[in-house]
Amino acid sequence: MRIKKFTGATLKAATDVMRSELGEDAIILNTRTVPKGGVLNFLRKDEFEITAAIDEEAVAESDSDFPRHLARAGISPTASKTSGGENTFASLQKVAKQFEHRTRERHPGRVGVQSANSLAEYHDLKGEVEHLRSVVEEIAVHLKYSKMPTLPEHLKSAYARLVEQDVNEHLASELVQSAYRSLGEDRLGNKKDVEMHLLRTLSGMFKTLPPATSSKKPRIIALVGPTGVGKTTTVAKLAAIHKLIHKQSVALVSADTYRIGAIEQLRTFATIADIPMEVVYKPAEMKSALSSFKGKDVVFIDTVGRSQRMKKEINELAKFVSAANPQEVHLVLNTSTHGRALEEILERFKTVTPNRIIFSKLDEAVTFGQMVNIAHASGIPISYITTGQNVPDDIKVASNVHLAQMVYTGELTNA
Ligand SMILES: Nc1nc2c(ncn2[C@@H]2O[C@H](COP(=O)(O)OP(=O)(O)OP(=O)(O)O)[C@@H](O)[C@H]2O)c(=O)[nH]1
Ligand SMILES: [Mg+2]
Repeated sequence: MRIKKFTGATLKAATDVMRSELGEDAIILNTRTVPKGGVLNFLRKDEFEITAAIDEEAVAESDSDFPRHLARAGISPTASKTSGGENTFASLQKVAKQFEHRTRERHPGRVGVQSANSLAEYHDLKGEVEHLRSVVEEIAVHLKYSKMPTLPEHLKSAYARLVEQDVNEHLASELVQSAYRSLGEDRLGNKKDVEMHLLRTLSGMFKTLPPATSSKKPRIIALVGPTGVGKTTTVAKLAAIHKLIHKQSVALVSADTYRIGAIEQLRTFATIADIPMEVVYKPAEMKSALSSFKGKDVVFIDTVGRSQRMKKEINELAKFVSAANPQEVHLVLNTSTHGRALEEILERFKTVTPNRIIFSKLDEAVTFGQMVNIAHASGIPISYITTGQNVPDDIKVASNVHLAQMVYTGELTNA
């Protein structure tokens, strides 16, 4: 078998050179951009590199040179035989899918008790699938933007900036394309105009809700979310603000009897701030706890933190919340949490019916793009952002213009 690398300005160019040298039976083992990969390749003039192999002796009669690990996974050699750049892309995608599908078929659920060898083999295969997927994704981004060669410079750099700020690629391209459609040629050449347009569109992607001023008393507000995101601290901040600044009568309910020290944490604050507090151990106790606060303006309920993976426990949390029949259920999300984990949290906490989102710990976040991804995906309004540990200072009512600015600049500002 002969293995060789080919490069070209486009995937098709590299494939053509490879075909002319190795012929139609050559198999593509790997495709990547050089010198360095990354989703923003379209901004640089990177080259494509193809690693291809050919069995010079037995090519005509058999497919015995097909990579053995692929053959073992049940993938037909023809899946890798391609004739052009676009086909290579499709083929890679197909191979990656087939590969993953067959691997899954062979390893349903957990890997189970297997020999060390087959386990190692499984991890090898998994690694290769992941690599293939990243190659395919990279090529997809390249192809998408190679179709827009005339995209003005300011839009290209705005796109790059949004993606760097962790705005997902789909939204970033939606934003850029909306500017492209709306602004005339003159304004597209003006960086300020482009940025103003993007900021306006970005702020339109956030719904925000000011603190409600319903006449129904008491207003019941529950905070829910994963562990350690700042629920109890935020309850303390909000309770202090409502009491000290809005001069309202406030009460607290702690429904976190799971974590050691949780009740004491809130009780210490309640004692210092002179705010009455009840502890609820079971959903059935919620009603009577709340009935003791009938005359209050607002009651905040602190709940137990639950991992989004703990389905049963989240269902139990939902029972506490629904027993309180709150007007507001704020899902607290740590802004630094990884994008996919945030999506999962959003999905799993639907059971608790959140109607507000609080983004916490903005002071620790490196980027703010997640906020717009989540706001856009969920459609749930943002109520507050929290920016530090100080009670009650480090919290702000969310404003869509402010959120958009932070997403775009990557800087934590004071509004
Ligand atoms: N940097 C920073 N830290 C915060 C913020 N809000 C809360 N914290 C800190 O995060 C830690 C956890 O806060 P808690 O309020 O106990 O979080 P929780 O969600 O109630 O945690 P569990 O009840 O255990 O699920 C504490 O050390 C807080 O001081 C914030 O906005 N920024
Ligand atoms: Mg807590």
